[in-house]
Amino acid sequence: MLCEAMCGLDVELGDDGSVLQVRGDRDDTFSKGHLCPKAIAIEDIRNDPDRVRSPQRRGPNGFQPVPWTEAIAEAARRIHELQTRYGPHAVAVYAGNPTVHSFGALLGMTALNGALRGRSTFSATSVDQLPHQLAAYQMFGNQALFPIPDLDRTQFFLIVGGNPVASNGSIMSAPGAGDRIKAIRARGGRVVVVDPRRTETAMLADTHLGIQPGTDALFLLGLVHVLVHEGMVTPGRLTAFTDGLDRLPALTKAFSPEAVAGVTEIDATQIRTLARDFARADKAVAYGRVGMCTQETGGTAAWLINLINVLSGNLDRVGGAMFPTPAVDLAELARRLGKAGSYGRFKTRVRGLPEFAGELPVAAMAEEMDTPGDKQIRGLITFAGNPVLSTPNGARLEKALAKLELVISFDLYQNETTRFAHLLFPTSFGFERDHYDLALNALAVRNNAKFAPAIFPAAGETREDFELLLDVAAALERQRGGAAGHGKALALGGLRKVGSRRALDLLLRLGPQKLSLKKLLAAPHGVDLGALEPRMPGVLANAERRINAVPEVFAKDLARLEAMLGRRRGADLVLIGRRLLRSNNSWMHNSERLTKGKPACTLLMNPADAAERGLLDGARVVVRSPRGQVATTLEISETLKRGVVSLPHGYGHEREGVQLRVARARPGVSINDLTDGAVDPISGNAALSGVTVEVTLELAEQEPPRAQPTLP
Ligand SMILES: Nc1nc2c(c(=O)[nH]1)N[C@H]1C(S)=C(S)[C@@H](COP(=O)(O)OP(=O)(O)OC[C@H]3O[C@@H](n4cnc5c(=O)[nH]c(N)nc54)[C@H](O)[C@@H]3O)O[C@H]1N2
Ligand SMILES: Nc1nc2c(c(=O)[nH]1)N[C@H]1C(S)=C(S)[C@@H](COP(=O)(O)OP(=O)(O)OC[C@H]3O[C@@H](n4cnc5c(=O)[nH]c(N)nc54)[C@H](O)[C@@H]3O)O[C@H]1N2
Ligand SMILES: [Mo]
Repeated sequence: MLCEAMCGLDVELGDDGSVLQVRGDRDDTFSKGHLCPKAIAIEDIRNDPDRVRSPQRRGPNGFQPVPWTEAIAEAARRIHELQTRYGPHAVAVYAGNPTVHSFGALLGMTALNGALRGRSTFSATSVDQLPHQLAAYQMFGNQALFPIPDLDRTQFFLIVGGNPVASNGSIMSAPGAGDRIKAIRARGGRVVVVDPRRTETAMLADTHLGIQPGTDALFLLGLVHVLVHEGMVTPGRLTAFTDGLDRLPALTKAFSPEAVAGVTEIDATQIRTLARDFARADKAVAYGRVGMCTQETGGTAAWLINLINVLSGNLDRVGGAMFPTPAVDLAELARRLGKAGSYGRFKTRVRGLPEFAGELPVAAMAEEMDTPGDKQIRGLITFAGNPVLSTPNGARLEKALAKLELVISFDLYQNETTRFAHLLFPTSFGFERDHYDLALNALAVRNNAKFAPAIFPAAGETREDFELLLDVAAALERQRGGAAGHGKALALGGLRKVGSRRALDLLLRLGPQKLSLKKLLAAPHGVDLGALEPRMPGVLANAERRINAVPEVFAKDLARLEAMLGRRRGADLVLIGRRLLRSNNSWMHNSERLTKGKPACTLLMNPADAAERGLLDGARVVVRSPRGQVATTLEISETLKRGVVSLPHGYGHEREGVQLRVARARPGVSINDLTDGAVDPISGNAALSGVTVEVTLELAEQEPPRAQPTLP
């Protein structure tokens, strides 16, 4: 419900219907009792006095309740007006991370986007896993073909820019990821973590390599160089359906371990040895995650991760990187619906960044709003997203939001983003709605399926995602009028009557595991569908039905990477992010249970860097980037590489108009007031990692003023 681990919950209800306890479900076929602190806080959200429980309209006196029928009609009318005046692209959409955790929202958003007909579609994808989707599309012909580490059977796990012990695993759904990683070593395998910080995961590993932020693609090229130039290319059965490998000796020539050691700050011998060990390992898998994706060469890095798995014969192999066979096969569904991917069909207006699968990079959203001209964005719909805190240069975005003609937000709270909404539509959450992990089962380390029916009615007047989104989409079609509009509205109304449960049932029945809702309802602890199995070449979705090992976009990018070889870090510090076990992106900070104890939003810094600046542990410091500045508390930590500082994302709740009383008591600061709109030009993914910053002691009179856009 909250993150990707899909832990089964055992909810104990009292006689009065209240929740007495939430435990990990020991009989769950997948999570086997595992639980993290966030699960217990689900109940805090249901009962949170700050939660929005009825539709709201914002007027001169702030938010006021408005009846649903009126609110939806007004939304449709105002969207239609804007689109009539300025064209379909004038109304943008941002779908936030939790969309992925609600199957009703995933289905409903498809309908709303269809009704909007514009190109201004954004989501958390482009501050996250877009590089993996681009690599999958280019190499396998389908953006949804994510190779997943076969965590429970591998003997060599190479983790680049991921911290599964804190995040519980990502694009690798694995409840209890930490224990599963420990088990690799217990069975005689090896774990290597590449991260500028000695993370909780690195502490479980055999080897930790403290890389200089933003240089992962070069490090990975060093590994590929060794495999290619030392005759260790062994794709095995993949050879029969893999193209392009013959180009690698020439393409990778410049990237020997010795050549990449300077810029990555990883010793050449260590790179060489790692490549050899990886190639020789019985079953090995290379895995890259958020820290590797959110940098200026994230797209190419994601390709290189897949390439290393191909070259060593570990793609689609037991103990390597494998393709799940979920009960609802999203990749297959995407292929059938013609949504396997697309790239660069159109570009953003201001910076010319490429579209991917119909979406634009969110790092460009603010400039598309505040740069005058034809096709300028005039309105925004957010669904389960808080881009003011979650996307780069949030301060610019909030100024742009304050000037939009229309903002409609679907959310649980009046937060940093939704305070700008003209209409705020609250949805049901957690135990108030049916739950099936449509998206995350397609990323799980073991095939499994589980359906959890709602146990409570929707809070207050809140509405279920699916129904609400279909109602708004239908109202918009009706507003457009004409026979076509009415026909579409009728069809959407029909789908709404079918309901999300029956829609899911249909998808399950059509799926490769031939399940049904009935079968899932009869198995409350889940259905185990077995370990991952090889699926190639059948799963390949491009016209050739072959692995394109060296797609042209990435091959061409190697010139840019070669030019980076000479780079050396300067005297400045570079900033990276981190995730905390007791926090969830930009929200859940309104739960007392999760936020008590020491303040979480601290700046981590290596002792030597602190000493050089005369800074003591616990000091108040100002962090300055070319984009902005924030003041926070310093936490000196040996886990940080020299020259690197770390701040978690998703904080900064002090902003005016935010209705989150607990969170505001410990607001923290937003790292995205320091990041700018930098992107990986290939994928368009935000380059959040590696911003240059200066850190100084905060002087009393120097409290950095925050520019507060006033609510219009
Ligand atoms: N600097 C930096 N920035 C980052 C990252 C980073 O590592 N560093 N990480 C990035 C990543 S990976 C991601 S995914 C994004 C996430 O950023 P967002 O896409 O903004 O997602 P969340 O922060 O999870 O925001 C969740 C919002 O959804 C609401 N919500 C929660 N559940 C529901 C629901 O069921 N229905 C509805 N309607 N609303 C709901 C919450 O109240 C909250 O407002 O942040 C990104 N930003
Ligand atoms: N508790 C909790 N769990 C979560 C979330 C949460 O907010 N809280 N968010 C969920 C979401 S939306 C996602 S996408 C996943 C993300 O899951 P992960 O990718 O595992 O997320 P992080 O813990 O941010 O790990 C990223 C790591 O990259 C490192 N890093 C930063 N810059 C670089 C770099 O340039 N190179 C390398 N090699 N490493 C770098 C950081 O130090 C950090 O350890 O977690 C999910 N799970
Ligand atoms: Mo994410």
